[in-house]
Amino acid sequence: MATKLREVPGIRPYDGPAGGWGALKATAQAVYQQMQVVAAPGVLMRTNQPTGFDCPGCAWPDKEHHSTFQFCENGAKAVTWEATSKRVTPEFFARHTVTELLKLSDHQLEDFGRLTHPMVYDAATDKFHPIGWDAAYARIGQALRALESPDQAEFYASGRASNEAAYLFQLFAREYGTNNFPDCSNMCHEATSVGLPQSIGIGKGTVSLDDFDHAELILSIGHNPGTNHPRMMGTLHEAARRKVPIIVFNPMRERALERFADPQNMVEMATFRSTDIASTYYQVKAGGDAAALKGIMKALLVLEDERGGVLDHDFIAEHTLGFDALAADLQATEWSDIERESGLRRDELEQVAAIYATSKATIVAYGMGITQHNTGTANVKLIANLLLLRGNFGKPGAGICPLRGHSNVQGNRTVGITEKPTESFLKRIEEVFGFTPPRGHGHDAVKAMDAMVEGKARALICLGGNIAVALPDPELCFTAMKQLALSVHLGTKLNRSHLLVGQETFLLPVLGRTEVDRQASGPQFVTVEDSMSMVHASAGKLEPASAFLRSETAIVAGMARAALPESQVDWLGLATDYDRIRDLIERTIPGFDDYNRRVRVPGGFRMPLPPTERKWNTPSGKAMFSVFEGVRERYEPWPDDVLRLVTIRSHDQYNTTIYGMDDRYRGVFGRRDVLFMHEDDLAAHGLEHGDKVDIETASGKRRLRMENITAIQYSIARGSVAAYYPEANVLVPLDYIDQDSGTPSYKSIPVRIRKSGT
Ligand SMILES: Nc1nc2c(c(=O)[nH]1)N[C@H]1C(S)=C(S)[C@@H](COP(=O)(O)OP(=O)(O)OC[C@H]3O[C@@H](n4cnc5c(=O)[nH]c(N)nc54)[C@H](O)[C@@H]3O)O[C@H]1N2
Ligand SMILES: Nc1nc2c(c(=O)[nH]1)N[C@H]1C(S)=C(S)[C@@H](COP(=O)(O)OP(=O)(O)OC[C@H]3O[C@@H](n4cnc5c(=O)[nH]c(N)nc54)[C@H](O)[C@@H]3O)O[C@H]1N2
Ligand SMILES: [Mo]
Repeated sequence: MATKLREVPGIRPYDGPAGGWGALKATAQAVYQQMQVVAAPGVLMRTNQPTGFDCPGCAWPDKEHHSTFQFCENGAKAVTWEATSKRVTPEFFARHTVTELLKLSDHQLEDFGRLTHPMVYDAATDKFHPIGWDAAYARIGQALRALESPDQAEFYASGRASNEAAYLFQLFAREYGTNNFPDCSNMCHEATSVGLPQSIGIGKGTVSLDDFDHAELILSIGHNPGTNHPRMMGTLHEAARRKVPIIVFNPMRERALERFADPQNMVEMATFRSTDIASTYYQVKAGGDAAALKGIMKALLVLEDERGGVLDHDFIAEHTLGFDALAADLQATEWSDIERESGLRRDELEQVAAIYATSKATIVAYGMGITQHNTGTANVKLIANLLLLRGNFGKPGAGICPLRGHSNVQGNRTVGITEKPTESFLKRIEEVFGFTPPRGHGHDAVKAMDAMVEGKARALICLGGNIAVALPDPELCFTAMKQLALSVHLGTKLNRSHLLVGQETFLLPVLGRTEVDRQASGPQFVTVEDSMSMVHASAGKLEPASAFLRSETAIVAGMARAALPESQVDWLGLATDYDRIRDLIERTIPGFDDYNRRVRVPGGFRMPLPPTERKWNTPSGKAMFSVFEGVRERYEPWPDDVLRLVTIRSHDQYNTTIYGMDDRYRGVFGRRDVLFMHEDDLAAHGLEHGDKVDIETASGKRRLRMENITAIQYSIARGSVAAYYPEANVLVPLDYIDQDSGTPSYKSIPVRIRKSGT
């Protein structure tokens, strides 16, 4: 019998569907709080239109033929947050010391509005002062040239930058002499970028939007599209209404995956009706996906033995290697281990296998619940195994769908933001530009921070983002940032990384996606690549937030010219006409043939995806099955009193950008200092809903703690607890990573919990 929970301030269960009128109201609020209301409708209408700009909210594609504006609450938040009428001016900086600003919350810092002028930090006054663009470039160039080795510099990229800006950024760093490219992807889908090439020969998703129209089964594992990929909800809603089974694996009940009212659907809106999304919802234990996936595959092999016709034998024989080893490992895996680690019953996993065995076209979509684990890469390869068993590549309605993070994070990687460049790419750079780029592998995000902690890295140039807040263990990262000789941030809004000043620190304000980018040759557009490998144009329409802003492309070019006086690259010329940059991309990276023409066609073009033609760019030329050793994550031992903490995003947040303090669908309002717990775990710890707890990380060398967090009862798998990122990063060890991809294990932190004050 459910007893009535006691009242806890700001905690109110949310009973309605996701989407619907609540989403429209939240959009109106975002507009009201950030923008002059008259300008807003026009801006929102231009989001993701052939003649408009690419939504900075997420990397989900749009139907090329979509003529009405695709409604999306969180896209509206991302757009209005950038198109805000609030400003952070030189007068603002004159009023506040950096020490004062550091006391404010992440939400407060960004909510001051758009940066308007290039600024430089002055230690004597502890304030930022305005500086001219050329003077800033000259000082940055000088500081870079003063380093003993180019490998003392780190070039960070957050996936908002355009292909053009990202390409120039990597060119700049490589001519300067380093492959140190920490990027947000290293904290995000690196497991996909490392794992999928081993399995299917390319580190990208293989499905298109059309495939969702033909799928007979969708598995949704470890992602929360109602918040993070809201436009995907339209696709899932359509599939659910076609009665396509959608099977969800997620430790937490996420409202949008249960029930959704599509704000585009007039009938649902008018009648207050909604659609059930998940046909079955399995609350797998955090970190239990590997066990669950192995269980499904084990059951599938049994079905094959019993009745045959389950596996795609022709596909396996013609296109794959490694099946026997996989089958042997699955046979040897005990159901008791699978059940214990996944938290799911054998018959439940057999049920999934039975549905999978009859689906002629299956898509598996997944997100951070799969990748941000110390077995992240191995997890991704298990998903590929599952799909390969029934030939779910290279046919309509089937494939793998990693949900990318930042709107152009995939494009950044395609155009060369990688610490492990291929030899063929470096050769082409050498041929086209005439300098010899460095060959050795550089730093990813965690290694870059390690180098900063150890004092080996002396300079950090950030093409967007908030590196110190995004990475684990702020105590280590914040201290390391302050030891730098040079830090440079290209950003739209003030954040904490900007304020962790080194000897010389520059804030360089950039044009946003929504704004017109005028260069000497006329207004420019940029290009981006979405989650489904579609490359298309994006052109802002709003007047820039300040007359002093420059485009990311122009700023990268300006810094490069100042740092590389001998360079043969016409940096400033390139920045006046982005067609010229695209020509260079075409000459150095395969798949961009006829770039300037093809990207002018509405909807753009698709990058090559060999698996969709059943071609496999692996060393063997075949798709590869792989074996996941055992069923658990690499944390031993796992004592009974240790819970597994996952860090999650709220509905009012974009990574480290906190739009507001609510998480509507999870029933949390006006606060973020909560720990989601299963009622039996509360009871086992002698806790009640609403009690304050202290959390301590149960592994690693450093003592990591978070105090006075309110534990609340929530529908979450037993043994798993959840708290908000970035606050909970104080609990994540910097060295607790997936060894294959370097991704921090943000979703499997072993923790102990006790009532505060005991
Ligand atoms: N509005 C908005 N949009 C965004 C972002 C944002 O912050 N706000 N961020 C962007 C970025 S960079 C990214 S990477 C994506 C992130 O998009 P998602 O991948 O959806 O990211 P998360 O919110 O981190 O959490 C994912 C889900 O994984 C579940 N989960 C946690 N651990 C496990 C596990 O072990 N197994 C399984 N099966 N599930 C688990 C959580 O309960 C949660 O529902 O979204 C992008 N879009
Ligand atoms: N505990 C925990 N930590 C995590 C995660 C998690 O799930 N849990 N998720 C990880 C993931 S998936 C990611 S991707 C990283 C995110 O890491 P980042 O990408 O570094 O962080 P963001 O919060 O997206 O960066 C926000 C800043 O970007 C700047 N910005 C916004 N728009 C633009 C623009 O158009 N151009 C430029 N130049 N700057 C702009 C603004 O100044 C803003 O303050 O965090 C990771 N950290
Ligand atoms: Mo991400």
